[in-house]
Amino acid sequence: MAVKGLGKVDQQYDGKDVKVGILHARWNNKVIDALVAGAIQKLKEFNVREENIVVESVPGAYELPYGTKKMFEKHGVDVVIPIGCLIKGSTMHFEYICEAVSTQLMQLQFQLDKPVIFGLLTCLTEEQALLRAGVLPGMHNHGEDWGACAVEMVLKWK
Ligand code: DLZ
Repeated sequence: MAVKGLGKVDQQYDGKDVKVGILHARWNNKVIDALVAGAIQKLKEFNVREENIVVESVPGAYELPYGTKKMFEKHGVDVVIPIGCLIKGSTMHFEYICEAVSTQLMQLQFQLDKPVIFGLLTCLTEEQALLRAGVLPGMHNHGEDWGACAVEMVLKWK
């Protein structure tokens, strides 16, 4: 059966000189904490040194694009993993924030010529989010994918 998630890595990446910023929102913190832990664990598996992983937070997902830009300026990182979790409510709030944040994160890559990983869960229910953070059994922790993706996106184009 096909397994969703990152396929096998195309080559061995050694992240010993890669500097990574993780910027996480503080909304839905149970999900966020697991995603951040998953990303850090995978970065370490790729040999990224602890002192080269900078973690900062912002209030919510809406703040991620501006904060991501600032992470590059303030910390001189090679890549940023913005991590957020949006859960649909009863108004249009979810749609506006999902659209604005994903568009801005994509554009930032071209403005800054730096990789920005899409670490945003956009879920219809809390259960969907907990599954994708590996908190509930049945799915893997997507933060791990984002950690692997960050190292590859820095080293592949060097
Ligand atoms: C206001 C809001 C709502 C309703 N839902 C979420 C959410 O599910 N996930 C998230 O990260 N942030 C949420 N926020 C907060 C906004 O992202 C933002 O922090 C505030 O509107 C202030 O700009």
